[in-house]
Amino acid sequence: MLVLSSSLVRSGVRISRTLAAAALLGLLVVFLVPVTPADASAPLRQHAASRGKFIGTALATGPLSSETSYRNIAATEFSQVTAENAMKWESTEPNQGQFTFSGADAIVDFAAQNGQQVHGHTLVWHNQTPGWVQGLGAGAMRTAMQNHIGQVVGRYADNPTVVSWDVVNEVFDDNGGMRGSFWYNTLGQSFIADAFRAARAADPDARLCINDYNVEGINAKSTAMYNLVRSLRQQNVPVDCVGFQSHLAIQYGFPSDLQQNLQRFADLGVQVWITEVDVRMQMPRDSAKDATQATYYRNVVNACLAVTACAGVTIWGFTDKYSWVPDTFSGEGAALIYNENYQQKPAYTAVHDALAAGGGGGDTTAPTTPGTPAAANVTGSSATLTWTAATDSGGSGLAGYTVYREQGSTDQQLGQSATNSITLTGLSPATQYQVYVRARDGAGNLSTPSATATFTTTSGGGQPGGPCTATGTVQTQWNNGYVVQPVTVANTGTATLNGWTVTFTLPTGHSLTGSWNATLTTSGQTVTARSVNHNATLAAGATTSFGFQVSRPSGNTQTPSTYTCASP
Ligand code: 9MR
Repeated sequence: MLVLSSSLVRSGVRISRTLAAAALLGLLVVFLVPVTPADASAPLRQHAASRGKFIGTALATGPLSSETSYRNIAATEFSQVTAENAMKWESTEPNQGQFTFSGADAIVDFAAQNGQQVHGHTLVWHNQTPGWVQGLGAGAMRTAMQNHIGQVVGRYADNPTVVSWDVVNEVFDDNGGMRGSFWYNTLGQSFIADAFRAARAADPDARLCINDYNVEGINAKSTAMYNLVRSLRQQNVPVDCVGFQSHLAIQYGFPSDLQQNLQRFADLGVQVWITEVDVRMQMPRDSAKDATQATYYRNVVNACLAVTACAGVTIWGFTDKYSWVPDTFSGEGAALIYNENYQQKPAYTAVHDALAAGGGGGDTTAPTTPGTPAAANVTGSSATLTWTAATDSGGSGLAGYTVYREQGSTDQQLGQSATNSITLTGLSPATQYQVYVRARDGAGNLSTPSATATFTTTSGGGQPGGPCTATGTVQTQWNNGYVVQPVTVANTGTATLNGWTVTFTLPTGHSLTGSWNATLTTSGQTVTARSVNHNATLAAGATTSFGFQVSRPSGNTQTPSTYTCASP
């Protein structure tokens, strides 16, 4: 689609290229989508196409030739591909005048077979450029650059699969000055305009981009980029598009002005592309970090969706098995949307649902409310929640669940699951968690929240206070009262318990009105629940439960939070 709209105004040869691409891409995705409701299992590219965007990935030639899972996901989920390394100067012209295109061709052939378009990356960069280029004098360097661009872009100029190029890459330093690369030091800033002109001459129909990192938010560097692009276009230098790499990290925060920044560039008349997004984290992964990462991915996709001139989003790889991150940032990783075993992570769901929202075949019906989660296997850092499944009748199908921690005005996402169960990891020890679940359908509609459940992680090391845990679930509540059932008591140790007590605090103004399967005594607002004969003996690993009922002031919505288990 992108190709179609950009090419009709262009030369005849590109129109035939365009029609070929449209036959592969457009007919497949654009014309089928309106009659086929987007369903929860539809691949990313189908949802992206229905929103008029591409969804891309960077591909490495090694796994592309050797791994079926890698190939299958690359082929089915994405509508655009970028060579992670195979089109860089050191790969295509390692020695002056000796061009090798085996890796580049492998990427282009793969894309053509799968109805994908290729974004060429990258023509002029200070990295991965052979020493012979770097040692040239000014005149020879300019000629070598123009020749390289002519040969590489020219090779694919009549190939309908290759639609665009990163002409120059990373020309700024982080303060917004020009990077003191060998290009700049030898040629001055003029190499940028020369590179764009050479690329336009080699393929008048290709979309030509300038690409950089740390330009996602509004800052000195992105403003320098903005000024350069505006100035180049005033001089009729053919800059068609700006690439925002978007190598993000959850520990550094999300650039909340991304959409605003994309829009200011769009207002210059260029397309804006997200070209290399990944979202790294400090290892090890856990479900809370995964959930934050998913939020970042969703925000990136949503920013692109909100800006008409944003053509699409490319993820810098897709599986954590192959990512540049661990090699570059010590102790960091897990930056992509599939894990190293090719399983989809919450980040995949986030990208999927963001692309599907509004494109869900008109599905605006939310799934039913999931059941109250029940916590089990609570440790110092993890807990397993299970709930009664929701159903979806709106047509797009149930896509999964999101688990939240109730935390004042901004509840925290703890994790996502495709099934009605999740094991949360990375929890803090000796901490109370009040959690609830919402179901999600393939169009991104969210159910109303389930009732909350409360559990408290153990102290972490060994088996303090027990060795047992207690987890309370609010079964039902009404204006001035509630029932907590079950309070699950679990023997987390290795020895049989002979009797147990669970203590908890009733909020001010609450009073017990009944209990079962334990003997409850109160001291002020502190309640102690003691085992009764039939549940006092608890084998290692076994659970039992009790329940109680409380009245509370009308309009008060509190329930007890922490349950502490001990064994005499
Ligand atoms: O992912 C690429 C990695 O395999 C290479 O070793 C590295 C060499 O510089 O380049 C990586 O890709 C970079 C991209 O070409 C430009 N933007 C930053 C990317 C991550 O470093």
